[in-house]
Amino acid sequence: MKRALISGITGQDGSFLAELLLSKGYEVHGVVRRASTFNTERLEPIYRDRHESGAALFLHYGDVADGAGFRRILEKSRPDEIYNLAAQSHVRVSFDQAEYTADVVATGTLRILEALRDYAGAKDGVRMYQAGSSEMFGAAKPPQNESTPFYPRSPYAVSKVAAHWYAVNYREAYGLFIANGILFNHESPRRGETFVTRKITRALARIKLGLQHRLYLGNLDARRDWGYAGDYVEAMWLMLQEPSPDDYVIATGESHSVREFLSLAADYCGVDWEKHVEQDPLYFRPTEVDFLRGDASKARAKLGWMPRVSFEELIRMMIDHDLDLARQERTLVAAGHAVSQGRASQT
Ligand code: NDP
Ligand code: GDR
Repeated sequence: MKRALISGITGQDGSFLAELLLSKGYEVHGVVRRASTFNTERLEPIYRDRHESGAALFLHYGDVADGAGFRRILEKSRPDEIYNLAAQSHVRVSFDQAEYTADVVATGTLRILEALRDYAGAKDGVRMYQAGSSEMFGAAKPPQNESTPFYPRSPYAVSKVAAHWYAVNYREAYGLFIANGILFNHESPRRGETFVTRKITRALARIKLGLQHRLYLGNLDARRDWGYAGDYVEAMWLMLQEPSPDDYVIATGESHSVREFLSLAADYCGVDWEKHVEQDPLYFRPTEVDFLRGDASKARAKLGWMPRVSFEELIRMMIDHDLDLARQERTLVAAGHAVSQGRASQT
């Protein structure tokens, strides 16, 4: 039985990846940050108490800001594959928390690489995946592929570029198997509610059911290459099954504006968005990434990877899910219960 260790397992991608690896028969270990509220909601469908027979998912408290603790988790779980997905992943927030973002995203990766360097001496054939981002291309002209020069436009993106180059350097300096995935935006019903797609689908569904009236957004003209997270975690796994480590762009090759996403989602939901949406400068970024469209031909040729879920299917999947959530909320509200919506200001 192969073993995998995932940092960032409680996030959108971590939960999809854990499911994929469990379905392939892996024993999966995940690093979970200590928080004052539960942060393992996305793992609930796959988590079983370790006392139950057949439990194959094990969670460990840890933080990529804490190198010694991470090393202990590594020694205890003894993985064949390590997936570094941990990040302060919100681009807008990275302008407010630049030092923290650098510590988690850039130095956090370095801490893992240092631990890997020692661990690889004791364990043959260990492989690592590093979660890079299309944000690293930033202002570079589309279509972007593996040879497009990076031009990062936020503290988050600069930190991801640093993490990418740390990974390349450790691969070359110590002969480690480290693959960098350069993934374009990928979404799902599990997407965090402060990223634009989910913010839109969640709000439209609530508007449709009369639970909310306004949606405040920032720049509607930015263009992104949006895919489905379930397809993208498969690419992460494929990269680690190759004979040698390499870097890959993962994207759909299609680009849409935020306005297009909003308009298609609103049509499907049956909401006239122009009556409900307002722009608020609060959600604009000091430096924006205007146009991303990935060219994933290398991944297609070498890994045989292709996206399966289309842009329209993705929107329908997210709206359907959020309409269900809104119906649950409406039932609670009708019965006189208070409903928590979270308060994510400025994102
Ligand atoms: P999420 O924000 O949903 O998840 C991030 C994960 O990292 C969460 O599990 C979070 O824990 C964890 N985390 C945050 N800080 C720390 C820390 N200090 N120590 C340990 N864990 C930490 O991101 P996604 O799942 O969407 O993305 C996964 C990775 O891929 C990230 O690195 C992201 O930057 C990158 N990426 C994402 C893309 C996308 O479109 N989704 C595209 C390209 C790259 P908690 O749940 O407690 O907050
Ligand atoms: P992004 O995703 O910055 O591409 O990073 P996000 O969904 O936050 O923004 C996409 C675009 O939408 C515009 N926008 C808004 N964004 C948010 N969050 N909230 C708004 O109200 C809003 N209005 C307009 C943004 O300006 C931007 O142009 C995501 C993250 O998952 C990163 O971790 C990952 O690396 C990249 O995708 C690829």
